[in-house]
Amino acid sequence: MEEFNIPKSHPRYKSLLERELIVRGFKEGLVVPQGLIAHGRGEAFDYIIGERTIPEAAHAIDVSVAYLLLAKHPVISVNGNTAALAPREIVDLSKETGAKIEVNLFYRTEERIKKIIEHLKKYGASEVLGEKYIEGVPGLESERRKVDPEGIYKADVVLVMLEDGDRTEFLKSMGKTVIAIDLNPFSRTAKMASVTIMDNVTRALPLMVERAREMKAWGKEELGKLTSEYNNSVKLSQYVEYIMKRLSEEAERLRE
Ligand code: PTJ
Repeated sequence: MEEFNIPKSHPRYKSLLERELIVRGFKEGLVVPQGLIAHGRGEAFDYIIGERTIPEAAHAIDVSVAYLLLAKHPVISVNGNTAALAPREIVDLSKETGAKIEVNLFYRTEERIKKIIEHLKKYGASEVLGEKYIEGVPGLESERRKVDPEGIYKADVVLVMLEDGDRTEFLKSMGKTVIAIDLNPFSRTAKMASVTIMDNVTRALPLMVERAREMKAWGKEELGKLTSEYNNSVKLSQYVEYIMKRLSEEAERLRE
Protein backbone atom coordinates (compact mmCIF):
# COMPACT_ATOMS: atom_id res chain seq x y z
CA MET A 1 0.00 0.00 0.00
CA GLU A 2 2.82 2.36 -0.96
CA GLU A 3 0.33 4.66 -2.69
CA PHE A 4 -0.94 6.06 0.60
CA ASN A 5 2.46 7.18 1.84
CA ILE A 6 2.01 6.01 5.44
CA PRO A 7 5.27 4.93 7.09
CA LYS A 8 5.02 1.24 8.07
CA SER A 9 6.73 2.11 11.35
CA HIS A 10 3.86 4.39 12.38
CA PRO A 11 2.23 2.94 15.53
CA ARG A 12 -1.22 3.55 14.04
CA TYR A 13 -0.29 2.19 10.58
CA LYS A 14 -3.18 -0.23 10.16
CA SER A 15 -5.76 2.22 11.40
CA LEU A 16 -4.42 4.99 9.14
CA LEU A 17 -4.44 2.63 6.18
CA GLU A 18 -8.09 1.76 6.78
CA ARG A 19 -8.95 5.47 6.88
CA GLU A 20 -7.20 5.91 3.54
CA LEU A 21 -9.17 3.01 2.04
CA ILE A 22 -12.45 4.51 3.25
CA VAL A 23 -11.52 8.00 2.00
CA ARG A 24 -10.44 6.59 -1.38
CA GLY A 25 -13.74 4.65 -1.52
CA PHE A 26 -15.56 7.91 -0.79
CA LYS A 27 -13.70 9.80 -3.54
CA GLU A 28 -14.46 6.99 -6.01
CA GLY A 29 -18.16 7.05 -5.14
CA LEU A 30 -18.32 3.66 -3.40
CA VAL A 31 -18.71 5.02 0.14
CA VAL A 32 -21.31 7.60 1.24
CA PRO A 33 -20.35 10.50 3.59
CA GLN A 34 -22.35 8.77 6.33
CA GLY A 35 -20.01 5.81 5.86
CA LEU A 36 -17.11 7.95 7.09
CA ILE A 37 -19.01 8.58 10.32
CA ALA A 38 -19.90 4.89 10.68
CA HIS A 39 -16.22 4.03 10.28
CA GLY A 40 -15.29 6.43 13.09
CA ARG A 41 -17.78 4.77 15.43
CA GLY A 42 -16.24 1.42 14.58
CA GLU A 43 -12.73 2.76 15.25
CA ALA A 44 -13.75 3.84 18.74
CA PHE A 45 -15.01 0.37 19.64
CA ASP A 46 -11.97 -1.21 18.04
CA TYR A 47 -9.71 0.94 20.22
CA ILE A 48 -11.55 -0.23 23.32
CA ILE A 49 -11.18 -3.94 22.47
CA GLY A 50 -7.46 -3.48 21.73
CA GLU A 51 -7.68 -3.74 17.91
CA ARG A 52 -7.41 -7.51 17.96
CA THR A 53 -9.65 -10.48 17.38
CA ILE A 54 -10.56 -11.60 20.88
CA PRO A 55 -10.97 -15.37 21.51
CA GLU A 56 -14.75 -15.01 21.97
CA ALA A 57 -15.01 -13.47 18.50
CA ALA A 58 -12.77 -16.18 17.02
CA HIS A 59 -15.29 -18.74 18.27
CA ALA A 60 -18.17 -16.75 16.71
CA ILE A 61 -16.17 -16.76 13.46
CA ASP A 62 -16.02 -20.58 13.52
CA VAL A 63 -19.75 -20.81 14.18
CA SER A 64 -20.43 -18.38 11.32
CA VAL A 65 -18.25 -20.33 8.90
CA ALA A 66 -20.06 -23.51 9.92
CA TYR A 67 -23.40 -21.83 9.14
CA LEU A 68 -22.13 -20.65 5.75
CA LEU A 69 -20.76 -24.09 4.85
CA LEU A 70 -23.97 -25.85 5.91
CA ALA A 71 -26.26 -23.38 4.12
CA LYS A 72 -28.15 -24.18 0.91
CA HIS A 73 -28.20 -20.55 -0.28
CA PRO A 74 -25.66 -18.47 1.62
CA VAL A 75 -25.29 -14.79 0.65
CA ILE A 76 -22.73 -12.13 1.59
CA SER A 77 -24.41 -8.72 1.68
CA VAL A 78 -22.02 -5.92 0.74
CA ASN A 79 -22.31 -2.16 1.29
CA GLY A 80 -20.03 0.75 0.42
CA ASN A 81 -17.74 0.56 3.45
CA THR A 82 -17.09 -3.18 3.25
CA ALA A 83 -16.44 -3.00 -0.51
CA ALA A 84 -13.83 -0.29 0.12
CA LEU A 85 -12.20 -2.00 3.11
CA ALA A 86 -12.05 -5.68 2.17
CA PRO A 87 -13.02 -6.42 -1.47
CA ARG A 88 -10.55 -9.28 -1.95
CA GLU A 89 -11.59 -11.01 1.27
CA ILE A 90 -15.29 -10.77 0.32
CA VAL A 91 -14.54 -12.45 -3.00
CA ASP A 92 -12.33 -15.10 -1.36
CA LEU A 93 -14.97 -15.90 1.27
CA SER A 94 -17.58 -16.27 -1.46
CA LYS A 95 -15.32 -18.70 -3.33
CA GLU A 96 -14.47 -20.76 -0.25
CA THR A 97 -18.04 -21.11 1.01
CA GLY A 98 -20.03 -20.98 -2.24
CA ALA A 99 -21.88 -17.90 -0.95
CA LYS A 100 -23.27 -15.45 -3.50
CA ILE A 101 -22.30 -11.79 -3.25
CA GLU A 102 -25.09 -9.18 -3.30
CA VAL A 103 -24.67 -5.41 -3.09
CA ASN A 104 -27.40 -4.08 -0.83
CA LEU A 105 -27.28 -0.43 0.17
CA PHE A 106 -28.92 1.72 2.79
CA TYR A 107 -28.27 4.87 0.71
CA ARG A 108 -29.09 3.09 -2.52
CA THR A 109 -28.49 4.65 -5.93
CA GLU A 110 -28.28 2.57 -9.08
CA GLU A 111 -25.01 4.31 -9.94
CA ARG A 112 -23.40 3.26 -6.65
CA ILE A 113 -24.67 -0.30 -7.03
CA LYS A 114 -22.96 -0.49 -10.44
CA LYS A 115 -19.72 1.03 -9.14
CA ILE A 116 -19.51 -1.42 -6.24
CA ILE A 117 -20.25 -4.39 -8.52
CA GLU A 118 -17.46 -3.27 -10.89
CA HIS A 119 -15.11 -2.78 -7.95
CA LEU A 120 -15.73 -6.32 -6.66
CA LYS A 121 -15.27 -7.74 -10.16
CA LYS A 122 -11.84 -6.06 -10.31
CA TYR A 123 -10.98 -8.17 -7.27
CA GLY A 124 -12.02 -11.40 -8.97
CA ALA A 125 -15.78 -11.76 -8.38
CA SER A 126 -17.41 -13.55 -11.29
CA GLU A 127 -21.00 -12.70 -10.37
CA VAL A 128 -22.29 -9.94 -8.12
CA LEU A 129 -26.03 -9.51 -7.55
CA GLY A 130 -27.74 -6.25 -6.63
CA GLU A 131 -28.97 -4.57 -9.80
CA LYS A 132 -32.05 -6.74 -10.27
CA TYR A 133 -34.42 -6.55 -7.34
CA ILE A 134 -37.83 -7.15 -5.87
CA GLU A 135 -39.17 -5.38 -2.78
CA GLY A 136 -38.68 -8.61 -0.94
CA VAL A 137 -38.27 -7.86 2.77
CA PRO A 138 -41.80 -7.44 4.21
CA GLY A 139 -42.10 -4.58 6.67
CA LEU A 140 -38.69 -3.05 5.93
CA GLU A 141 -39.08 0.52 4.71
CA SER A 142 -35.46 1.41 3.96
CA GLU A 143 -33.84 0.94 0.57
CA ARG A 144 -32.41 -2.28 1.93
CA ARG A 145 -35.79 -3.90 1.23
CA LYS A 146 -34.69 -4.16 -2.42
CA VAL A 147 -33.20 -7.62 -2.72
CA ASP A 148 -32.39 -10.01 -5.55
CA PRO A 149 -34.88 -12.89 -5.85
CA GLU A 150 -31.99 -15.31 -6.39
CA GLY A 151 -29.88 -13.72 -3.66
CA ILE A 152 -30.88 -12.34 -0.26
CA TYR A 153 -34.57 -13.06 -0.90
CA LYS A 154 -33.93 -16.78 -1.34
CA ALA A 155 -31.02 -17.05 1.12
CA ASP A 156 -31.14 -19.21 4.22
CA VAL A 157 -27.98 -17.65 5.70
CA VAL A 158 -26.99 -13.98 5.19
CA LEU A 159 -23.74 -12.35 6.29
CA VAL A 160 -24.22 -8.63 7.01
CA MET A 161 -21.55 -6.10 7.94
CA LEU A 162 -21.73 -2.47 9.15
CA GLU A 163 -25.49 -2.54 9.29
CA ASP A 164 -27.70 0.42 10.04
CA GLY A 165 -30.04 -1.32 12.44
CA ASP A 166 -33.41 -2.69 11.41
CA ARG A 167 -32.78 -5.08 8.52
CA THR A 168 -31.48 -7.96 10.64
CA GLU A 169 -34.75 -8.17 12.53
CA PHE A 170 -36.77 -8.39 9.30
CA LEU A 171 -34.44 -10.92 7.69
CA LYS A 172 -34.76 -13.06 10.80
CA SER A 173 -38.53 -12.85 10.72
CA MET A 174 -38.29 -14.25 7.17
CA GLY A 175 -36.70 -17.33 8.77
CA LYS A 176 -33.11 -16.56 7.79
CA THR A 177 -30.00 -17.02 9.89
CA VAL A 178 -28.22 -13.67 10.08
CA ILE A 179 -24.50 -13.40 10.81
CA ALA A 180 -23.39 -9.86 11.70
CA ILE A 181 -19.88 -8.46 11.88
CA ASP A 182 -20.17 -5.40 14.10
CA LEU A 183 -17.62 -3.82 16.42
CA ASN A 184 -20.42 -2.40 18.55
CA PRO A 185 -21.91 -5.13 20.76
CA PHE A 186 -24.66 -2.73 21.90
CA SER A 187 -26.02 -2.09 18.41
CA ARG A 188 -29.47 -3.26 17.39
CA THR A 189 -27.91 -5.41 14.70
CA ALA A 190 -25.54 -7.07 17.16
CA LYS A 191 -28.45 -7.84 19.48
CA MET A 192 -30.81 -9.11 16.78
CA ALA A 193 -28.36 -11.27 14.81
CA SER A 194 -28.23 -15.07 15.05
CA VAL A 195 -24.43 -14.85 15.36
CA THR A 196 -22.55 -11.63 16.16
CA ILE A 197 -18.85 -11.32 15.44
CA MET A 198 -17.57 -8.36 17.45
CA ASP A 199 -14.54 -7.62 15.32
CA ASN A 200 -13.27 -5.34 12.58
CA VAL A 201 -14.28 -6.59 9.12
CA THR A 202 -10.63 -6.16 8.10
CA ARG A 203 -9.62 -8.85 10.62
CA ALA A 204 -12.74 -11.01 10.70
CA LEU A 205 -13.05 -11.57 6.95
CA PRO A 206 -9.49 -12.88 6.37
CA LEU A 207 -9.92 -15.17 9.38
CA MET A 208 -13.23 -16.44 8.00
CA VAL A 209 -11.52 -17.22 4.68
CA GLU A 210 -8.75 -19.10 6.49
CA ARG A 211 -11.20 -21.07 8.64
CA ALA A 212 -13.44 -21.85 5.65
CA ARG A 213 -10.44 -23.41 3.86
CA GLU A 214 -9.84 -25.63 6.89
CA MET A 215 -13.43 -26.36 7.88
CA LYS A 216 -14.50 -27.36 4.36
CA ALA A 217 -12.95 -30.74 5.15
CA TRP A 218 -15.13 -31.22 8.23
CA GLY A 219 -18.21 -33.42 8.24
CA LYS A 220 -21.75 -32.03 8.53
CA GLU A 221 -22.08 -33.43 12.02
CA GLU A 222 -19.01 -31.61 13.29
CA LEU A 223 -20.17 -28.33 11.71
CA GLY A 224 -23.70 -28.86 13.03
CA LYS A 225 -22.36 -29.34 16.55
CA LEU A 226 -20.86 -25.83 16.45
CA THR A 227 -24.09 -24.20 15.30
CA SER A 228 -26.46 -26.14 17.57
CA GLU A 229 -24.46 -25.42 20.72
CA TYR A 230 -24.25 -21.69 20.00
CA ASN A 231 -26.12 -19.02 21.98
CA ASN A 232 -25.77 -15.41 20.81
CA SER A 233 -27.00 -13.83 24.06
CA VAL A 234 -24.24 -15.63 25.94
CA LYS A 235 -21.76 -14.46 23.30
CA LEU A 236 -22.87 -10.81 23.63
CA SER A 237 -22.54 -11.01 27.40
CA GLN A 238 -18.98 -12.35 26.98
CA TYR A 239 -18.15 -9.41 24.71
CA VAL A 240 -19.44 -6.89 27.23
CA GLU A 241 -17.59 -8.63 30.05
CA TYR A 242 -14.40 -8.48 27.99
CA ILE A 243 -14.83 -4.73 27.50
CA MET A 244 -15.52 -4.19 31.22
CA LYS A 245 -12.42 -6.21 32.16
CA ARG A 246 -10.24 -4.25 29.76
CA LEU A 247 -11.53 -0.93 31.05
CA SER A 248 -11.06 -1.83 34.72
CA GLU A 249 -7.54 -3.09 34.02
CA GLU A 250 -6.82 0.22 32.30
CA ALA A 251 -8.21 2.17 35.29
CA GLU A 252 -6.09 0.00 37.61
CA ARG A 253 -2.95 0.78 35.60
CA LEU A 254 -3.70 4.50 35.76
CA ARG A 255 -3.98 4.30 39.56
CA GLU A 256 -0.62 2.52 39.97
O1 PTJ B 1 -23.16 1.86 1.93
P1 PTJ B 1 -24.54 2.07 2.48
O2 PTJ B 1 -25.36 3.02 1.65
O3 PTJ B 1 -25.29 0.77 2.67
O4 PTJ B 1 -24.41 2.74 3.94
C1 PTJ B 1 -23.71 2.06 4.91
C2 PTJ B 1 -23.57 2.74 6.30
C3 PTJ B 1 -22.33 2.18 6.97
C4 PTJ B 1 -23.39 4.23 6.14
C5 PTJ B 1 -24.82 2.42 7.16
O5 PTJ B 1 -25.00 1.03 7.20
C6 PTJ B 1 -24.74 2.99 8.55
O6 PTJ B 1 -25.06 4.13 8.78
O7 PTJ B 1 -24.29 2.14 9.51
P2 PTJ B 1 -24.29 2.51 11.10
O8 PTJ B 1 -25.67 2.64 11.60
O9 PTJ B 1 -23.34 3.61 11.37
O10 PTJ B 1 -23.73 1.18 11.72
C7 PTJ B 1 -22.45 0.71 11.41
C8 PTJ B 1 -22.00 -0.24 12.54
O11 PTJ B 1 -20.83 -0.88 12.09
C9 PTJ B 1 -21.66 0.46 13.84
O12 PTJ B 1 -22.16 -0.27 14.93
C10 PTJ B 1 -20.12 0.49 13.87
O13 PTJ B 1 -19.63 0.36 15.19
C11 PTJ B 1 -19.79 -0.76 13.08
N1 PTJ B 1 -18.52 -0.65 12.34
C12 PTJ B 1 -17.94 0.46 11.80
N2 PTJ B 1 -16.79 0.14 11.18
C13 PTJ B 1 -16.63 -1.21 11.32
C14 PTJ B 1 -17.73 -1.70 12.07
N3 PTJ B 1 -17.86 -3.00 12.37
C15 PTJ B 1 -16.89 -3.85 11.93
N4 PTJ B 1 -15.82 -3.42 11.21
C16 PTJ B 1 -15.65 -2.12 10.89
N5 PTJ B 1 -14.58 -1.72 10.18
